[in-house]
Amino acid sequence: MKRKMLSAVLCAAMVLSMGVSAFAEEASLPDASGKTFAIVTKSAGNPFNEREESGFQEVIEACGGTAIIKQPEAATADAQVSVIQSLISQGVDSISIAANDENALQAALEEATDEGIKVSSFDSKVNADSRLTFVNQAGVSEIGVTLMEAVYDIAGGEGQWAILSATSQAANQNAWIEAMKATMEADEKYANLELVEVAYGDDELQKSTDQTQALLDKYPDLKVICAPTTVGINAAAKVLQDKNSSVKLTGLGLPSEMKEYIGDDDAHSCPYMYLWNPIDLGRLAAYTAIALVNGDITGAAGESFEAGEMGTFEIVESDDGGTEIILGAPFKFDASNIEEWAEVY
Ligand code: RAM
Repeated sequence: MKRKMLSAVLCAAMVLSMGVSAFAEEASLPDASGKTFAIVTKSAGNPFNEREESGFQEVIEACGGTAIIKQPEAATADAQVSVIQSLISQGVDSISIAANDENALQAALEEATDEGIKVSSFDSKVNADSRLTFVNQAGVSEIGVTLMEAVYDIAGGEGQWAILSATSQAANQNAWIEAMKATMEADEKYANLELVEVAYGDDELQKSTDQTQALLDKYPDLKVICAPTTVGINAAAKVLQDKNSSVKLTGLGLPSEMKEYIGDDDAHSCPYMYLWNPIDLGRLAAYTAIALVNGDITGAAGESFEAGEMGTFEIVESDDGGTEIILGAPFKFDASNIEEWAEVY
């Protein structure tokens, strides 16, 4: 009975968060009772990470398991290694990690695996040897093409643009940046756009603010900044809007943080941006961890599993020789829908 009620609550939350009405009345949930599932996000104080954690916790608890939420003090590999070591000592059943560095966590995660802990990554992957699978928010090239098209459109097809990223070692950020560059190089249409710099704000508000200011000082002809990080875009939006700058912004942002900056007119710094539902990303990471711990999947390409109210997901090959599970496509936020989505996440 408790299960039934919880699953009804989950369905209601999904309907609210995705605006989708076609959920099954009641989805059957996997059993996670007696097991402990850890989530390690990139760093403390990042609202995007907090939403991932809430989705993860909700699913683990609804399935009867125990969720452990760990936020490293800083967005560094060292901080994550200490967290992983403490989770190994605690004897958790699984670790789901959004990595600050693709390769530097390998020794710690291999040690976890040797202890029988099921390791997967989400949001930002670790290398293929350090994980069973990776819960990816959206296809990498899809994000690259989407953001590049936005830069082209907002710049009017020509001029200087810059990227404001998070940390320089984050696999997700670097993959998206490479995908943007590849898109730009593959099509003549982008020939009049000049990428002048990739700056790093380390997913810290103050550093991202300073980096935005530095870009404005260095490049007086800059037309567009693309920030594929929720912390970076939020910081840049405020700098540009407060200064009434003619430089425009796009990227990946949390609607709740970007509400006051999104709009078509000169008074707003960001005409439009993209993201996916971070609560759903956390939910899918949780269902993946449960399926791994229960032995329903091993993380191999071709396997599929039930993710409760989210439906069936398939594991596919990823371009680094490992596997991944893709949540969905990036979603566009503009003046027409920002108010509504700001209420959701
Ligand atoms: C930031 C983080 C995260 C990324 C989002 C879009 O919060 O860098 O990893 O996925 O932005």
